[in-house]
Amino acid sequence: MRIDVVSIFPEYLAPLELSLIGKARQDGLLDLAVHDLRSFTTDRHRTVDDTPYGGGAGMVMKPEPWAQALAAVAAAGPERAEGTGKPVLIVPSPAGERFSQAIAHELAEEDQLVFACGRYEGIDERVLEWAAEHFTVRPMSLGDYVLNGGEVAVLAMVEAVGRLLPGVVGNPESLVEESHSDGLLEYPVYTKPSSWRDREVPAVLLSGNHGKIAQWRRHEQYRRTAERRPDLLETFDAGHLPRADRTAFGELGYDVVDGRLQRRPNA
Ligand code: 6GU
Repeated sequence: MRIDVVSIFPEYLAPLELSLIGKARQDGLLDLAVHDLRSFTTDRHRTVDDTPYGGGAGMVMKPEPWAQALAAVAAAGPERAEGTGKPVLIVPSPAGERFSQAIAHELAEEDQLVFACGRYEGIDERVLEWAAEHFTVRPMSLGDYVLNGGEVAVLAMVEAVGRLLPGVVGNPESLVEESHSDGLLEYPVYTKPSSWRDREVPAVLLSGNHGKIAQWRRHEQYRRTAERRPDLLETFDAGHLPRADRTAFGELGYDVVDGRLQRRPNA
């Protein structure tokens, strides 16, 4: 996969040289380039922003440097046959669609991702309209809070996508048993010593009974998800649960109705 990131703070993206993603780049699994938006300006002051039409606080990013930068990174991308897919342009913004593990999986199938890091109050909207001719444009938000710019969000999204690329995570099994891979939060984990500061590891994990361990872990996932992220249970497929799992949900205050979990009134 090819990834291009355009930012006025390319140094912000330095962590992409570290750890799993840095290794993936070294191993040639990921071709990632960071570009300084200012290098696509033509004025002496390398201006990237200006005051907003209509008034209001803050500054808006000017369209022309962005058009130059995006045209350059699209041209540097992988060869495509005429009329086949476009690169995906991801625009980090608190006003975007919510990024998720499902979207990370979608993006991991693409041949080129371009991230356009806005700062200030954002990028002139006409850039996104123009870019739609050359890219599939996807404004993306990490969640309902405000960052000063897209760079930190890009670090998160590149890591979430990069670790799904073939060969990046050494043991692909670890991608299966993790939070959100099955729409639930992950179960709690423990390591040695089995007794630590008067706290014991749950006995079932020392039992060697793999069936019991799997069931305990599943029930812990249900308990945690009900407590921390009950919204995830609204879409959980409860249609084919073993009796013990229905009972576990029953104890958490949920009934199974038509294959869906339903919070019992006054539970
Ligand atoms: Cl993707 N960008 C910015 N600037 N702020 C955010 C965000 C993204 N997601 C949440 N807040």
